Amino acid sequence: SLNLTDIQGDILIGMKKNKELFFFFGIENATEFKAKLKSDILPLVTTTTQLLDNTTQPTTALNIAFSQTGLFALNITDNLNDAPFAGGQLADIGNLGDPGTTNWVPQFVGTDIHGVILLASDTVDNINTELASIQSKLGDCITEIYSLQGAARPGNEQGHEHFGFQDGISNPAVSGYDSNPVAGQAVVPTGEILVGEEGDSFLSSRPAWAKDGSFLVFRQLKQIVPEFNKFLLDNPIHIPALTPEQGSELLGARMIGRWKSGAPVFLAPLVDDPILGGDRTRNNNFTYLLPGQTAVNATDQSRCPFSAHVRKTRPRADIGLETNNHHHIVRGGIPYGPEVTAAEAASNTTTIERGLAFVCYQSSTAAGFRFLQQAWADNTSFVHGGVGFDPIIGANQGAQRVVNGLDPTDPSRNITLITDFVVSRGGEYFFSPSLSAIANTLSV
Ligand code: N7H
Repeated sequence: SLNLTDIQGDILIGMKKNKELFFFFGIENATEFKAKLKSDILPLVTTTTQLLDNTTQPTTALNIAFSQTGLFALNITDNLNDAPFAGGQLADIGNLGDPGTTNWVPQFVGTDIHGVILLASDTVDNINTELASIQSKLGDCITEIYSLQGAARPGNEQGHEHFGFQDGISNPAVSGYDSNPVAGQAVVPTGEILVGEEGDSFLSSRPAWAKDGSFLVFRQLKQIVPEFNKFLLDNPIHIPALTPEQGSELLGARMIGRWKSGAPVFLAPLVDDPILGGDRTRNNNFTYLLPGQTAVNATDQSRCPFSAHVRKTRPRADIGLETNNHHHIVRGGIPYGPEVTAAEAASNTTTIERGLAFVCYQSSTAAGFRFLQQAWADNTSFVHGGVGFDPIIGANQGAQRVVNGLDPTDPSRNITLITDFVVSRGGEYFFSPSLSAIANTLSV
């Protein structure tokens, strides 16, 4: 069975706090850093076991992960056998649809970031106190390169991302960890998420110390929310039974594949069903097959467009059995930035940055995040020819994107999106090692 006291807590369960800081650093003095990593940081690293029990959760949870250049800085030269990780996210930019680095946070343009510390708590004060304490211990052996403060949205919007949609509904159940999957949840081999475990496609070519670590993809994804809302308002789906406002809501829901409440459009095709959205036993229980069907009808988008974000990134029965899909990720991101202001809403224009601090874990960056972005979301022929881009995260190097299937009254109609509602501000690829790897390899 899995040694959950050795696996960093964010990977399988998620730190799930209302505030989370991503602190990106460079290592200035490797010898000193190694010593302090062992004496001061390792005891603070929050394990899966600790997070599982409310009484053992620390006030501020901490996880740490390293980039390829960070491992090199620590003199760890073993090949982890993950090409995107080895090159870093900047070198991978051509595979991600980003229009070069024009929109990237300058600190992500390069390979200077050696690691990231994730701090999660109920308050920003707690996080700042913990960070100050860590910084005083680490002193000059690291430098801060960049940080991003994430925060759950307030009030009823808690758990919803900035476009307004409930997030965090569908993550795979990892064998050996989650033995109680809900209906419709993908059950994936342990090694699809954790390196060195059964089902890891590179099992035989990993250094022993990498076992029970996972690749952490970080992306700062800006969302232009007033512009997104204006687009929906301007393009309502025209169905006699619906008001224009409902027609706009329907368009938004079909772009995601879920309503704001989380209800899947495949199960609630016309209007939101908040009871369904909140019902864990039903809100993931669909395959894109209708009762009696054994294969998806390749022309039927009446319930859910093939291009819908959740369908592009997890096609369920579109590609046959779920076990044929080896491209699952565990998502653990958090929104960042303030609520839309009255002035932004009135002018339909973003003036303050907000978005998603996107985090996901997988045992292969190439089969996980990178595949979902490149081979599915950005592939206009996936899952069928002519489907077009994922309207949410699909990226065409800044050029306009054609999306098919959004209008249920005319499914062959293409809708052209002139602007990207999600803009990549860049990021980095990291490896989140086990605690024993930190103790016995990275800190010696
Ligand atoms: Fe997505 N959104 O609000 O539109 N995502 N996502 N995502 N996403 C999901 O099912 C969103 C992004 C996946 O299992 C939901 O838990 C936004 C990237 C996957 O059926 C919503 C951004 C990648 C799933 C959003 C963003 C993915 C998923 C429904 C960027 C990978 C699960 C909630 C700003 C490359 C699919 C849920 C399944 C669900 C949104 C990014 C992947 C609401 C706004 C970059 C695999």
